[in-house]
Order: sequence, then structure tokens, then C-alpha cells
Amino acid sequence: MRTVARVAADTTQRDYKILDPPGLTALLASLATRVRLGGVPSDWRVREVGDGNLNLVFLVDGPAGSVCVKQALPYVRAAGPSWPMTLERAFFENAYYSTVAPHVGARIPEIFHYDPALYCTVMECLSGHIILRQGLIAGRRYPHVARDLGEFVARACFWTSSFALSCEAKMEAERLFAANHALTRISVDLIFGDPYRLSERNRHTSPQLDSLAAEMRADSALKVAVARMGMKFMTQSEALLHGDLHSGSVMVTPEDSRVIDPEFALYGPIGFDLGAFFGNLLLSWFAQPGHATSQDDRIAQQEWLWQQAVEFWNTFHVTFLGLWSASCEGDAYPKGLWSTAQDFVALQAARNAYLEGTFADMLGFAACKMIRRILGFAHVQDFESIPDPARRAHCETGALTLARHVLTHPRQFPSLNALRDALTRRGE
Ligand code: SR1
Ligand code: MG
Repeated sequence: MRTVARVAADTTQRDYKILDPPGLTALLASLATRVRLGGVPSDWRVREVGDGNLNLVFLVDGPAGSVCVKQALPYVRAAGPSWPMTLERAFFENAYYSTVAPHVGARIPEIFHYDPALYCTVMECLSGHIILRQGLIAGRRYPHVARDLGEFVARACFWTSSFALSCEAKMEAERLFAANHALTRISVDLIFGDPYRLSERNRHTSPQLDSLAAEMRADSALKVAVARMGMKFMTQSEALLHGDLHSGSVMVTPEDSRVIDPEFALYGPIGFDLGAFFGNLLLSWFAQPGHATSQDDRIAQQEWLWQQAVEFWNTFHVTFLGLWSASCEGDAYPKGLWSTAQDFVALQAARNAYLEGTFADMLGFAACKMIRRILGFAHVQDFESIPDPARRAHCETGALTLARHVLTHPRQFPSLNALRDALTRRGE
């Protein structure tokens, strides 16, 4: 595992300033990266294109090529300066990229430069790609994305877990990412807390969802189930996670998939990253009728989305098991313990049981993620772009009802087939 320089705590914020086009041009002109743009700075075109919840994102085009520059703001962009936020998320994003880069190949953008004073990263411009969520809303299909993401999560998680690392190396990595307090606090509050209590940050489609939201705030079994998932999130330190792996954190073309925005990186349960992606495929599934037209009822798109959820999990399962069988150099299930045929039968059973637990975690976290995107602070365009509130609320109700049932009756969902049956019933 590559060592990431521990610079976050050493960096003063004295030299930080929010970048504007002239400031960014001056920065790029001082970097070796400028050769990627070509020409002279006056030839460069700078556009701020960020539409996420937190940061500035610039695209810079020159005569020879383009770069993307992402800068952390000292507050939550979606809320404004009234919600201050530490800048260190840019450091953790870079630490995640450099930690997983040796294991995930071209699934992440190439990083050209990180500026620890300005908390900004200069990286490959994925100009032919679009955000997966936008493609799914438009009814497009991406034949590789489920497989690419299943492999990505398996490889990023396996190689940063105790299956691959010594206990010392894993503890060092945990220590580094354990300092990502501010963004972990956001997840703790916005995923596992706010949707189940009255909070000024919450919103939902009103009045259509008023009574369901109130019912869910009063559902003791649901709150206990969510609290159990929150406890797992905070304590089950299995692997380095992306931490926010929704369909807005994936950029695609029909041939390629890239994972971006790992600023929420932390050590946690593998099911959290799996559940983020899986849950966002389900959100897209529930939103499809809201985008139906007289030309396209979106039923085929829903079927395709379900197939992607299946392929995502199956690819993760096969890849993770393959890595575990081929290489177990870490301190978990240490390779020296297994020698007899009986040992190997027991070990295989243990591997299967471990992945059954991961599957259950994936469904539980997926359900938490679905609920927070409908009742909490940060919503998703899949639903937000349905203009008719009654139609939107109908789609959202299906998603909330399924997620609530998955959380409160986890034993009813031992397999994807069981989930498929429930999904079909809730989508009607
Ligand atoms: C205050 S940030 C809100 C949300 O945006 C990010 O995408 C994360 O999901 C976070 O919870
Ligand atoms: Mg993000």
C-alpha cells in the first residue's frame, strides 16, 4: 500500500483564497501541468461548472487540451457561508485517490497536481463523459458501468482491508482517514439522524409526503434499524471507503466509467459503498415512471436498471472472492492457518458467510441512502427533475416504502430474488 504524506495537519490556511478565473489561470501558469493546455495563459478558457453540494469545479480549455480543477470551499456550497466546512476534504480526496490508484487502474481520473495551500486538485478533464445520474434520468444505458463499479468496489476495498494489509499498515491507514471528521459528521447526521427527526435541514415533497414522513419519524422499529446501520458505519472498520458512491460520483461514456469525488473517504463497512451505488440504482428505478412519455413508458429502462443492480453485486461478489482466494497476505484469515481439506471446506464456508453479511449490509445501507435522499437535506435529480409534485411523490413513496420494509424486515431479503419481488410490488 502506498504511503500518503500526512500533510493535512501541517498546512496553514493563511495562503488559501477562493479561486476565480484570473487566480486559477495564474496558478496553472506556474505549474508543469500547463503543457497539457498548450499556448499561453491568455489562450485559456476557464469555466466554473460545479453543481455539487460542496465545491467549486472549473474546466480549463487550452489549444492543446483541457484540465479539471476542483477546489474545496470553506462552507457547504449548497447551503452557503451559514454552514461552514473545513477545507481538509480536498486532502482526504487526494489521499483516497493515491491509495486506491495502484489497485483500480483507469477507474479514477488521472491526478496531475494537488495544492495543499489552496486545497485544490488539478486532474484529467473527462470531457467526453457525463455524470451517470444524468444519463439514467435521460433513459440512457451504459453497458459496462455495473461491472466496472462492482470490480472497483471489490478491488478498492479488498486491497485496503485486513485481507491484504498487516494489522500495522491497516491501523496507520485508519489513523490517516480517521481525521476526516467533518465529512463523516455530515454522513452521520444527514444519513442516520436527520431524516428521522424534525430538522430545519430536511425537506420533502409537501404536502403529499407529510404524513408518511411523520409516520417514519414515529416508527420505533425503523429508527432502531437505522441506528443499527449507523453504529455499523461508525464502528465496522473493514476497508477504505469512497464514502459517497452515488450515481453522481460516477462519470460515464458508453465504453468507460470513472469514479470521482471521494472526499468523504473513511474506513468503514464495505456494504456502505456497495449500498450507495446499489441504492442509487434503485432510486433511479423508482424515478423512471416520473420520466415516462407517450413514446417511452420507461419499463424497459427499469428492467435494465434492475439487471445493473444484479450485475453490480454479482461482479463485486466474484471479484472479491477471487481476490481473497488468490491472495491473502494480510493478517485477517492468515494464510498459514489452512492446510487440511477440512480446513479449506471450513474456510470456504466462512468466506460465503462473510459475503452474506456484506450483502445484508449493502441492502441496509442502500435503504438508508434511499430514505435520506427523499426526506433529508440533499435530494437527487432523479426525483427533483419530475416537475409534477403528485407524480414525483408517487415515485418517492414507492422508494420510501421499500426502503422502510428492507430495514425493518431484513430477514425477508436473503437474496436478490426476494428484493426483486418486493421491488415489483412497490413499483406498481
Ligand atoms: C452537505 S453535503 C450533502 C451531501 O452531498 C454529498 O453528495 C453527500 O452525499 C452529502 O451527504
Ligand atoms: Mg460529491
